[in-house]
Amino acid sequence: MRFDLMPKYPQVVAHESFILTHASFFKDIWVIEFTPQLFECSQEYKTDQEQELFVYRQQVLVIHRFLQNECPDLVRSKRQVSDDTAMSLEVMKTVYDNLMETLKKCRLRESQKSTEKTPTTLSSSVPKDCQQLYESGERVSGVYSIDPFPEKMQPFSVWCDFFDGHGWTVFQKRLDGSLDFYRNWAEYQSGFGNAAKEYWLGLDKIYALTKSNQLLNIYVKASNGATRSGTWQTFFIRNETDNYTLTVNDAGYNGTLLSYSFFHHNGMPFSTRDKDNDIDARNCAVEYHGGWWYTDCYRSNLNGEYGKNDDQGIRWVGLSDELMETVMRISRN
Ligand SMILES: [Ca+2]
Repeated sequence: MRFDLMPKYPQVVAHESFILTHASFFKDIWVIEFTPQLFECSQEYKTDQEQELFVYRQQVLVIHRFLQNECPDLVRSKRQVSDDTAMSLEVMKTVYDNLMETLKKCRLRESQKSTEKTPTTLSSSVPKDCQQLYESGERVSGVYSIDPFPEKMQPFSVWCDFFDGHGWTVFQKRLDGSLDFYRNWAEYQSGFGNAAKEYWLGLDKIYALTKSNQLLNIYVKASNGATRSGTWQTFFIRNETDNYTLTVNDAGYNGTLLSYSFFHHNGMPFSTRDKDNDIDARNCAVEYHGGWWYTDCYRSNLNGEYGKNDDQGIRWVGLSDELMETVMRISRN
């Protein structure tokens, strides 16, 4: 049969002397094979039976090749098409029928597979952050599993807070001093603590979460019981190569905390007791018992030592008292 090529299948190169030898619909794809200049070739076959045999042979080859790619375990024998030139028309017809049966099984199995896949995909999807949980209707603060980068990371636990029309992903929390925050570089990179209690999420995860622009919210409670908070419109950190340099923007800041106490650290790399990236002659992390984007050394020190009512403590310039609770959290705009 002659076949008018349709623009719907651009992968098929049009040529007027191409003749369709086989077409089948499989998994939304037309499997089409043409034999170039079959018409001319077929002129060599004198009898109708020879021509019919030639066409069968082409079809058998096409189906067999297709099955070998798609359902290799279903085609057991290569022999059935390897020496078909010697086969009679009757044998070739049988081979063709057998292959068509196999093709049906292959299609059936593929359609069953695709219906099985759907629920698995849905139940295994992990939200990328707390904002996604908010968007899906979640309103109860607590520990959730998230994965901002499924191709590169495993899911991990965070505390999610839900307020002000946002799901906030908490990356730093001080509550009671049960966790030591005077840690080294590797620990600040990978994170430490427990998402249900006190914790630092880790610079690598904060970097992954802030690849898209984030709002930053900081909440503190001072030893005199006063609470303050504030929200910055822009917050992200760079990667390990850039020592997790901080970007925070004061424009559009809204809150009761003195915003400069954090904005002062804008553009600074992170420092720990074993990695001094600050601009002070001293090692600020050692001097003030924390890990932070220290300058010369700080206007805020939320990873300082718990319960220490001096400059080594948890401090925010503008608040004279030491801080008993702190939360740092982010959400998408
Ligand atoms: Ca220094």
